[in-house]
Amino acid sequence: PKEIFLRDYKAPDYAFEKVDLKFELGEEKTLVTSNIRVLPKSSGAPLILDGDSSLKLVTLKINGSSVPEEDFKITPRKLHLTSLPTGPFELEIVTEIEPQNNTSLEGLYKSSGNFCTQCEAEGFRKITYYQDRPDVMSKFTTRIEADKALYPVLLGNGNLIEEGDLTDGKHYAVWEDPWTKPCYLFALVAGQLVSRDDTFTTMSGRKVVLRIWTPPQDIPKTDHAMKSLINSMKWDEEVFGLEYDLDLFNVVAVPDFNMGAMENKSLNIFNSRLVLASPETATDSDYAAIEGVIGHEYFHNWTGNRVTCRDWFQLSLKEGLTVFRDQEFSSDMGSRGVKRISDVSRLRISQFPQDAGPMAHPVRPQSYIKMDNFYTVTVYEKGAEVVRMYQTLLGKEGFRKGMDLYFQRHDGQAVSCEEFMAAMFDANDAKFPTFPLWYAQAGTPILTVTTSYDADAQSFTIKCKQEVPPTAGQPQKEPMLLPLAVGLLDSQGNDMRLSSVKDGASLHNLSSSDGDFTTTAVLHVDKAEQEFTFLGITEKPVPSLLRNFSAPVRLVSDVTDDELFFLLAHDSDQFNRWEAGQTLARKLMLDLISKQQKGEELNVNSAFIEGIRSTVTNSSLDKEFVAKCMSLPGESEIADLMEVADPDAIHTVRRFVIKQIAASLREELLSTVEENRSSAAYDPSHEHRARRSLKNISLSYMASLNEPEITELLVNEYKNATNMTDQVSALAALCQNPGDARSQALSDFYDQWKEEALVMNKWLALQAMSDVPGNVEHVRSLLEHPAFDIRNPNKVYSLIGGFCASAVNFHAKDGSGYKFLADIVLELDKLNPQVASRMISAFTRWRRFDEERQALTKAQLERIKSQDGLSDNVFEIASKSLA
Ligand code: HT7
Ligand code: ZN
Repeated sequence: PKEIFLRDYKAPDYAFEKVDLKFELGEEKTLVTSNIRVLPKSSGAPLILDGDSSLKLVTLKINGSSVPEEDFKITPRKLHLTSLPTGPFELEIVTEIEPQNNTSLEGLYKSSGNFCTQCEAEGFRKITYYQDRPDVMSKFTTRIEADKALYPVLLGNGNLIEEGDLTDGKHYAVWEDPWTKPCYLFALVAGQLVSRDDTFTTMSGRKVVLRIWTPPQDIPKTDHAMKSLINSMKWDEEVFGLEYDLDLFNVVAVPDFNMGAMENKSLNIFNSRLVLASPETATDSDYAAIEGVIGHEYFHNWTGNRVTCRDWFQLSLKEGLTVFRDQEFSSDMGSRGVKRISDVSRLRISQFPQDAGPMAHPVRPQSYIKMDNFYTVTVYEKGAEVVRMYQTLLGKEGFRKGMDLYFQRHDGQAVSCEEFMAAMFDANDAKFPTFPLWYAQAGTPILTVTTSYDADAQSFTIKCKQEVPPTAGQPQKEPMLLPLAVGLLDSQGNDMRLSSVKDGASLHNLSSSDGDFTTTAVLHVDKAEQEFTFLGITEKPVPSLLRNFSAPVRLVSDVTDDELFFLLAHDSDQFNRWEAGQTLARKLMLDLISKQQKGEELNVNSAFIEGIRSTVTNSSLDKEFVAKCMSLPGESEIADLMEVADPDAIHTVRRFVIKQIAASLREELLSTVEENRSSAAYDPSHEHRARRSLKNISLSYMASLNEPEITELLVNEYKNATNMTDQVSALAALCQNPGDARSQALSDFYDQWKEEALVMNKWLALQAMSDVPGNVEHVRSLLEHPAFDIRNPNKVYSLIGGFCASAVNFHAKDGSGYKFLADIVLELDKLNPQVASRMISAFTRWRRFDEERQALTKAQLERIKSQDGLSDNVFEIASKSLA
């Protein structure tokens, strides 16, 4: 397969001024007629169009005449046109496709009998021959013709300008999108759908019709999505001054979708799981995910659609920025501190390992074989951290000025990350010469901090050392600008006033121009080694470092355990308060793991238990925050910190610590459960969600005790649950311990919810993630269960993804978990390469494990790589993992 490099970027030789598409949708074949007004930008160059090998070319005309055979050539992935007119011309291409047989879920395909599209990144080439690249922007009209009874609803981008009946029971609709766009934002939907309608009046007084389309039975589950959409529209006006730019906004929910959702212009297409919610069928996490993703796709209308990417290497330009925007939106809708904790956890659990493994790549990758493989946590989540750093460095107002300038300069353009950076810096007259390295260097920087207090000089010094570890293809790294937010706590636990800091020879005044004092200073760490000294510090402080996780780094510091307990009890920065507890838990678990490996006795120190007790019983704290503080670092996070990951020891220790907490805090946990039961009517507000999260983590800890009266309590919680959050939490707690109660609850849950596909995914995932030894056989048997369907990505992510997340079984010493995954990857690859390549990613960290496990995984990766007819998607991950 061919590798594509950023350094080879060349602007297109032809512009497409206007594109008229006609779709004649059929059961056996679909005809696509594409009329393009082509503008040559340089004379004599061939016009090379992208096209998948599944396309069947029917006719090809230029200015109404068939193109002679000697003037075009079809290769498996391209259509080359030569001897072209030197001035503007009309190109007409008719292709035949078979959406009903398209299992890859990209291009035009069928989901539950309805037609829908997914064109990002390079799916449009499965519909017709085109310059399938984001810097070719054009105005589109779409005419859709289809059987009226089978496909009563016909949707396209933009405004509906015409519709009517045709002969033979067919009908048609014509959609016109007034905004120029790249073809990855093209969309079409046709099927049996109904809509929930609402309206939004924009800040300039325009009325926008909002429609959420689903199959008829799902309409009652669209209330939360609609509220989230309206909140997003309002938020973008209030926070960024950005208004929606058409009179209609459609959202369609489809059950078969490779990712979460797609921001097609005015016709967002969503995975059903991110639209449909009712208290009985969706959890609090589902509600939060829906709010976040509805916001995310809506926000793309400006950051992605109005200003798009020059090429796919710039993906983070739109995705990093839009993730940052959706994170801020969700923070404003709920609890800012808890949201930051969740986002950073996600970054640490998924992105840090990617940055340290064979798939490590910069936020702006340098090359790819298959672009789909680069919709990664690095491009999205680390990209969002890079955007957040602009805000940390420039302040909220400065960031807004940068955004305003970005739109002023680039509305309607396809640009690169440099343009975004230039707008941010120019708007603020700022110069940060090492900041661009965040886009170019892979790897998570390690920031080592040591501190010292000088009582005589009343100064506190922070010494920083930064190092960016080598990654594939990047052996040497340069220091880059890390904003390090620091607070200093006095002996009462209050924030000290920070007045000035010395950075080398220069002295900076820290109070703001209006005389306000500051309690958090943002230090600019941009050298390999650097020293900062706070002046006027009247007592030895406890430092709160990297507040709010001000840079995506691994922090190593000399803060002592006593100081961490102090921060856990007092830090005004909610993120760092939680982080202090996590740092203590990580240290404790790593220490216990080494004891477990040596066969020594395990003990949890009482200070740790008391730290948790005082957090659980502190009624002044937000309950969701308390639940976060109670959660131990996950097994994969701990594995990532070990020289050689030992999944069995990690699992045993984590279970042990939970059990010790449950045994010591039994009374507190039981009363927490009693005090936080839900009222009958489900309330999705933060306060109620917080109560549920605290009650449910308490229940899950209690379950670890595996005592008959606790099982009885769990069974009652399960039976009396009035919403899915409580029901599935009780079920998960029951599932911790094999036995009758577990089996009974699982079968009861199945009977109750077997008609609800999205709920069945939870049932599959729960069983897949079980730590019961030898669970691989049970998971294999679930492949045959009616609740599973290998063609539906959600089901694959639940069952196979769930299984890979259960370290003890996936990493079983006999290699059965690895073989199982390889078998599935090979089967999936024939149907849906994107999903197969997501699944094979579970293998990428194989070098972190012991030699036996390494040999077993390597053998499976080699088996996959040598398979005939392997997709480029899977080939890229397998070969990079083995390199
Ligand atoms: N921009 C969307 C990307 C997307 C996608 C990419 C590759 C393959 C399938 C896909 N479905 C959606 C999602 C987003 O908003 O980030
Ligand atoms: Zn996105």
